Amino acid sequence: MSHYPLTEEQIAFYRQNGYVQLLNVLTAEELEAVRQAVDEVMTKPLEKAFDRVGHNPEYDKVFHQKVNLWREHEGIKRFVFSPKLAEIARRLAGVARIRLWHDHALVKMPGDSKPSPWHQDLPYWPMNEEGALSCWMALDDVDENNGCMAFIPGSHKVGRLDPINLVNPQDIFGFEASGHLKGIQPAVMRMPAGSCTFHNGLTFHYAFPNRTDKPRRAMIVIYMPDGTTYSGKRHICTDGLNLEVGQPLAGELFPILASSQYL
Ligand SMILES: O=C(O)CCC(=O)C(=O)O
Repeated sequence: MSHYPLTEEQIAFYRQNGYVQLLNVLTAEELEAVRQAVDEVMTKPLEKAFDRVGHNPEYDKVFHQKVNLWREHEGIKRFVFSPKLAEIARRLAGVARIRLWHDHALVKMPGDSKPSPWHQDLPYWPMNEEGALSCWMALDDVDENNGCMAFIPGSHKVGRLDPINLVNPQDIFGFEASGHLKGIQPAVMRMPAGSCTFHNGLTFHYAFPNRTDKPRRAMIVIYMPDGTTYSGKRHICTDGLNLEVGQPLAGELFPILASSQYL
């Protein structure tokens, strides 16, 4: 994968708004390869903790989710370890080294589709520090009809709120710290396949329900600054690893994906 020419304006936009949209980041070949890999892995049963499909029919209406697919499929690993994407994440985060937290495929199925409710990501993750961010890669053209994302600009500045239940969601705008964001227009992320958004783990985001007759496929890579430490909160990616609270999330399960000698 080649280099992506991320500009200083795009970095400033991300820091100000908590998200940035980057069009046509993948080449046609890269897009086809990751689509094929996701299609293959979505039909394969995985280790139970990482295979969230088929456990709760209401959750499945939000999306079909499979986690840590880089450990299952070489094609996904090539995508997740892509220096092109990791270097974007590293520069947006403004850190010397960026690590993988986890990946996941989120496929919004047609039929009785539910929105992905307004939420922040960081409250689900066992991290003491802030700074983790996601790359949400569209594998299909997306708009409001099939489940594109939307962000509340500047909402990452509110800080870490309580986690939202994705099936029976609380109103995130009802939380005291975020009430003032209620009037802000969401930024709707229509984009062609092979384009992506990056969002800060604290940014409020949402995805529309899929009203079409085809799945909406997205592949997400979540990055964290090197030095991010374990908070002890339960999570499928850390349960059973015998981590101590305060210990850095590091090692081969959370590899460094990009580093700079200059920072
Ligand atoms: O794709 C979706 O439906 C929601 C995505 C999301 O919440 C995320 O990537 O953090």
